[in-house]
Amino acid sequence: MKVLVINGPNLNFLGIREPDIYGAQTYAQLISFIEKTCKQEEVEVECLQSNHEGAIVDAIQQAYFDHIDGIVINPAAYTHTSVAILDALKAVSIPAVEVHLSDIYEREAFRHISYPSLICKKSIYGKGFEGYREAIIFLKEYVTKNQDTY
Ligand code: CA2
Repeated sequence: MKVLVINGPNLNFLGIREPDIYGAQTYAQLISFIEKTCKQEEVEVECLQSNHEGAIVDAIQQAYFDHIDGIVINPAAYTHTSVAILDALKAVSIPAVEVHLSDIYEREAFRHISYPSLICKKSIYGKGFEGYREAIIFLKEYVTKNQDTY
């Protein structure tokens, strides 16, 4: 099983600014955490971070051709604006889980709207790095169960 983890704009700034909201750990530490989790769960993983909406759409489309089994996505600010990312997730029809480090529903009203939540199998927020682990384990179980039904 192979999972693609996508992180959106400014998440490469983790640990550098705003530690009160996003924690003190860096983006490199997030990637190590994800890779370690995937090794434990025997899941293959590819991670990418982009500040560009179109690059994220391209990565979601490429996941279809690469036979990716599941997508974990933190679209960051694009969560609240991007119909293009929602449409790409719909188009590829790969089970996806949305993750946010912070609890978007406890923050400003504009963060309460999440386009990817309309298609994602699960939304996880406010759990920091742990949310990514939960997402990977959820997808592993989801994909295994769905394969059993064929
Ligand atoms: O809580 C999350 O994970 C968010 O997706 C993070 C986004 C924000 O726009 C969403 O509403 C919630 C922002 C990511 C910015 O990351 C930074 C990290 C460190 C310093 C500055 C920004």
